[in-house]
Amino acid sequence: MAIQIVTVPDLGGAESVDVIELNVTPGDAVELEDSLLVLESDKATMDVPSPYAGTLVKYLVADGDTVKVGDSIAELEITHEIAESADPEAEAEVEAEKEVEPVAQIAESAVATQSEASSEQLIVVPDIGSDEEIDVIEISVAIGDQIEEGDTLIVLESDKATMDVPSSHSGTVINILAAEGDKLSTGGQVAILQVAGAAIGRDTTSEINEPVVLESAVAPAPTEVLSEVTATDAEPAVNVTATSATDTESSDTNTIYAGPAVRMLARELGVDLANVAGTGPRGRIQKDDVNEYVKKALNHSSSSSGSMASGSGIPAVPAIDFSQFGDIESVKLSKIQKLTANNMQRNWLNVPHVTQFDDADITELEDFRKSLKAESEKRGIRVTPVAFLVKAIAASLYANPEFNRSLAGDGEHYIQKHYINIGMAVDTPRGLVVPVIKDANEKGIWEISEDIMALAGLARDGKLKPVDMQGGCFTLSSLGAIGGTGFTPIVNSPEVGILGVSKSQIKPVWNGSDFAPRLMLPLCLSYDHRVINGGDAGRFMTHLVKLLGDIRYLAL
Ligand code: CAO
Repeated sequence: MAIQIVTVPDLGGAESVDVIELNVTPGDAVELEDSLLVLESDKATMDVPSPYAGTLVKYLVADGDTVKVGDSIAELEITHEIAESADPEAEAEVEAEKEVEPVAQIAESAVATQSEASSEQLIVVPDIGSDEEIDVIEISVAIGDQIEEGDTLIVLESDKATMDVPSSHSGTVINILAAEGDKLSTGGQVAILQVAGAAIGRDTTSEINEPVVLESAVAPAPTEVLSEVTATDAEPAVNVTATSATDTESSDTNTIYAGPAVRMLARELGVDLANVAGTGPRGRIQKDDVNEYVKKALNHSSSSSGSMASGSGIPAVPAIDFSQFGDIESVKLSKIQKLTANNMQRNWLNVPHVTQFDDADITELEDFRKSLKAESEKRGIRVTPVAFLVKAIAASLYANPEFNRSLAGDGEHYIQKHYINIGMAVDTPRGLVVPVIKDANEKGIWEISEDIMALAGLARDGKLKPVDMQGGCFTLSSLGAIGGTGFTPIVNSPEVGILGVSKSQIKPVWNGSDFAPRLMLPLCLSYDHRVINGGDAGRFMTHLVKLLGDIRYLAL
């Protein structure tokens, strides 16, 4: 066994870079070329692959450290045989490098000669450290563009990294020889430039056909080949960047801030990084962000079944640092608030909502309710409009059974319920809960009022049991005591209807000969249009309005 120190490789010109990801757990085995860590400069991120197979003993840097070329970054334990053979290999590479150097020098001098003699310059892919053919994923320039030396011409993407191919010359792009989707390897033709200072009106065709000078880079010895791609100072560097698109990324990936390792993970998992909120420095997307996104997506899709599609694919709302606008504090959501948020989003995304409005004339209902005051006090039961609403909804469900259905998970059936339980939204300090008044159609106003008092009390004290909140067929959400003239409640899926009730008001109502002052109750009926048609909803609402307008019908 021998310990090898891995150092920071050629950074393509960057003086110092940040360590932004440590990819291996100390003690874990690493294969040759496995990414050990990710470095990031102002412009680029790059994976540092392991120069040996072995075991990572420890990192010599931490996430967030700043390092420069040659700094020690990790200790690897490698087998003795490999260690022994490593040096000769490295030596062999150095020898090979020495042998290559003259060729490179010849190439460089040939470039210079050609530059003087010709106005066109063929730009090819420099040494990318292997013979592998790599996908062209972006053409960054157009014919006619004026570009400076170092400007990106195309972007390549391998399994491990994305790479900008910069121009080795300043000039005008007169031909682009690669297209998106092509595969290029070292020496592959990228573009032809008319180099700056070239004579105007020359016969470019003949010059294009002149012998091509390959702009090759010298591959460093293995202990230094830690970056996916490197280049000598004299040659244009291939930058490993975080600004390219991948197969699975359909969005404008120029705005996506993620390193190659994260992009590869996203590609493997089929995640569109445009939907992932980055939690790293400057909003950079990290591996954990991708994993968290997948976890949420899986939870979301398992909670919606069959044909009830999830909302996946909808772009995430970007995370914003509100502190830039003023004083803020971050407050943890209660469990109920988190559940409500999740359920509301699920229902809003899954259910095609329609909301229908009407007013019920509750003048007589209120007169009757008030007439119960003495008896209410005697019984110790508070009777509010909500009790009459629950009773009237139960009767309307009985008369309009379409509203007492749920879609089956297979998308092929609906379930017709023959019991009538009404959920009642209760506003509590911990959040919104919906206890259920069971068999509301079989109960009178006193009994329903007792249920309302008991369930609302339990809800406010946080003492509801799961069974108290199960089995609802339809939900009532009454904001009448709070105010408002109308709202669009969200269906409490798999129920298919919900009634929102706003504050009753005296309004002038035409009675055929006069405007009479009547107490009008605004009703808002939201329904799942997959199960309920507009006609069904119209009939339900008309029936409900009739019952509330003349509660004698409730006795029929
Ligand atoms: N118009 C005018 N006044 C109304 C009314 C209406 N639609 N509904 C109720 N009131 C009056 C009541 O008559 C009562 O006054 P009195 O005591 O003088 O009779 C007062 O307002 C309080 O009524 P209430 O609605 O609180 O009565 P309740 O106990 O029967 O209601 C409950 C229980 C649970 C529905 C209610 O407390 C509640 O939590 N409502 C909020 C529901 C909610 O948050 N919905 C939104 C969900 S989606 O975000």
